Amino acid sequence: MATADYELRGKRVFVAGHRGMVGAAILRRLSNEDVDVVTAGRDQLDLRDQSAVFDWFAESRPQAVFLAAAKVGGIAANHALRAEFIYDNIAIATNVMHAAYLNRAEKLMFLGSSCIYPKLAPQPLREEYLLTGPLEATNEAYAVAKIAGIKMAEAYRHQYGCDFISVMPTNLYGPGDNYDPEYSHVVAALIRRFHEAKIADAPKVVVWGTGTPRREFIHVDDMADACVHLMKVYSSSDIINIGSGRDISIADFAALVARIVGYDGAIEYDASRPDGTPRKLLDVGRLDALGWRAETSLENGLRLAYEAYLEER
Ligand code: GFB
Repeated sequence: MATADYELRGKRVFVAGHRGMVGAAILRRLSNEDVDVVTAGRDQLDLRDQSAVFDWFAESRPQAVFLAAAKVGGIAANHALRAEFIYDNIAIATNVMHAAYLNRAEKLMFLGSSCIYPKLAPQPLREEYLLTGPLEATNEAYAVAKIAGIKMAEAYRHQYGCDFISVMPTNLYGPGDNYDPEYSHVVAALIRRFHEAKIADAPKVVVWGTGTPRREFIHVDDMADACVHLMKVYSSSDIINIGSGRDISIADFAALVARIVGYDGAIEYDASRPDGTPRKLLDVGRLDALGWRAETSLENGLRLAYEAYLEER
C-alpha cells in the first residue's frame, strides 16, 4: 500500500463544502492542526461554475484540498433528484480537480461513497469490488457521478502525476445533518421522527422498507479524523474505505434510536418504501493497516447526534 508523509502543517488548505455536514466536521478537525484554512460559501463560489472555480483557484492557490462538496441525500432524494445528483456532482468533481491540477495543488482528497460498489457485491466490501457488477438502482446517478470522480483522480495521478486520493465513507451521521423528513438519510430521519412522536405521545412510528437491510454507520467527527489522517499518510490511486467495520439491521437500528430518544411506542414498517441495497458493510482492512480506527460507538455517536439535533432544531 502506497504510504506518504505529507506535511499538512503550515499549508493553505481548501475545504470545499465547509457548510455541509462532512466539510464542517473537517473544518472542526483542522482547528487542531497548524494550517491556514480557506473556504468559499455557495453565495461566493458556485462549484458547478467552471470559470468561477478556475478564477477562485488562481487567486486563492490552495496547497491541499478536501473535496467534500456534494449534492447528497437519502434514498428518496437520490431516486427523485437523480438529474441534480448526477449533474451537480460530476460538475463539482471535474471543476475542482481540474482547477487543482492547473494551479498545482500539492494534494487533493476526493470524497466518494460506499454506494459506488455493486448492489450485490460480497460483504464486507473490499475496494477492488469497484466496477465488478450493476449498481443499486435507487442511487445509480449519484454513484456514477462519484465513480467519475474516482476515475478522474486516478487519471490525473496517472497522466499528470497529481497527488489525488479518493476515500469511500460508509453512511455518515452527526451534527449538521439534514433532517428533512423525505430527503434526509435514515439516521437524521429517525432521530427527528422518534423525537416528534415522543413529544406528540404518538402510538406508533413508521419506518421505511422492511427493516431487514443492514447498514454501517460512522460518526462524522470520526470520518473527519480519518480524512486528516489519510491526507498525511496515504498516496495512491487505489481508493480506500472509511467505516466503523460493524453493521446493524435497520430494525435494530430503529429500536436503538427509539431507546436513545426515549420513545416507547410501537414501530411499524412501510414496505411500500424502498429498502435499497440489502447490505453495505465496508472492509476497513486497508484503513486499519494505515493506523486508523473509528473511536465512537454507534450508541455514543447517536447520543451525540440526538443532542446536536435538539440544539440545531
Ligand atoms: O440512509 P438511507 O436513505 O441511505 O437509507 P442508503 C438507509 C436504509 O434505511 C434504507 C431505511 O433501507 C431505508 O429504506 N429507512 C428506514 C429510511 N426509514 C427511513 C427514513 O425515514 N428515511 C430514510 N432515508 N431511510 C444512501 C444513498 O443509501 O446512502 C446515497 O442513497 C448515499 O447515495 C448514502 O450513498 C450513504 O444507505 O439506502
